[in-house]
Amino acid sequence: MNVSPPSIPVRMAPDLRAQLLGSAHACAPTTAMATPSDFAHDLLAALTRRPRSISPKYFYDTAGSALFDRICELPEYYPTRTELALLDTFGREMAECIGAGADLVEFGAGSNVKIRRLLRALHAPRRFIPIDISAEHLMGAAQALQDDHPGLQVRPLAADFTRPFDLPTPLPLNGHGTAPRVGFFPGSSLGNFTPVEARGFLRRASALLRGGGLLIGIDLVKDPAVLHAAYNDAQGVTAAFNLNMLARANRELGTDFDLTAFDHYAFYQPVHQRIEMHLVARRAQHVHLAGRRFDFAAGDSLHTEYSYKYTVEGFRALAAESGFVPEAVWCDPQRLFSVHWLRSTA
Ligand code: AVJ
Repeated sequence: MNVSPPSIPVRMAPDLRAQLLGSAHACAPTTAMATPSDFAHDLLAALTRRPRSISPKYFYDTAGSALFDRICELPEYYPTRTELALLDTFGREMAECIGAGADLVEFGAGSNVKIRRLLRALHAPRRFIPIDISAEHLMGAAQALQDDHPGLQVRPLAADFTRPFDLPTPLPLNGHGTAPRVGFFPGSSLGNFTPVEARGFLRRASALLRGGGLLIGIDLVKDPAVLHAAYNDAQGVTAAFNLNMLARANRELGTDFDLTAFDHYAFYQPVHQRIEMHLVARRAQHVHLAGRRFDFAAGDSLHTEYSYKYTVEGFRALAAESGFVPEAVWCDPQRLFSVHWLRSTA
């Protein structure tokens, strides 16, 4: 995954340009999103390098975002359910930490299911900026949230948060100064980053959230069998989600991946405390992209995702060396999942 590439100019997706220019609607998003050409460029690089590997951010086109929503409902996929229960049970304590009048920013807001739980407990939040790489998914969810919370300013931002991006100007406070920003990064999506990348992301987040803090969900190290099941569900939804990477390439980039010729392969690597997800070629084959031919031998892999797990202490130490003071932490009784309140030291 690209962590700190040079700052890129904001590019607007063509399908959103009309919406953005055509209306002054509260939910028109500003965009700095990954475009098909980013995907083409990164897939080309992925197929060229050894080992082959592509950023999991490309899972989330409209179809992939919908598949991810189905993963969250699976019996084996405990993180979403457990984190939602933590938000419900400890929402008041979290609201105490966050304070009144928050200017909220969510990294990877998806369907807004989690912020809705938090909003039940928060004291008069002023603004919510959901950031998501899937513009279409983001728009629908933001509009629905705005309709349900007329007093909250909902300002969706279609952006790839693994790259530098700009936020709307801070909200002025009565008198002087600006409202501190509060980040929300649920779901253990930080786990997609390697520890080095995670440090980089947290440092940038700390600067962005100067004077405020970050509420972040982190999946915990546990019985490998439980982890294995969560990424190898019986219904095959995770397999479909993984294979959507290739299906998306066929749709958007005109590649000719044979979706029946790749297997979903996910396993827990306890030394690195991470799930690894791969697409493994069932037989020798080749695929075309941008007029070039790329060969796979039987058993060759395209690595698509890491999902790092942390201990509570391990994560607090990482946060402490990345621009935050770790304050409160909430866990379920089985210690499956954790939510942390980190105060920015920037
Ligand atoms: C959205 C990155 C938190 O790592 O568990 C779910 C994505 N991949 N099943 C995770 C995912 C396979 C998920 N995150």
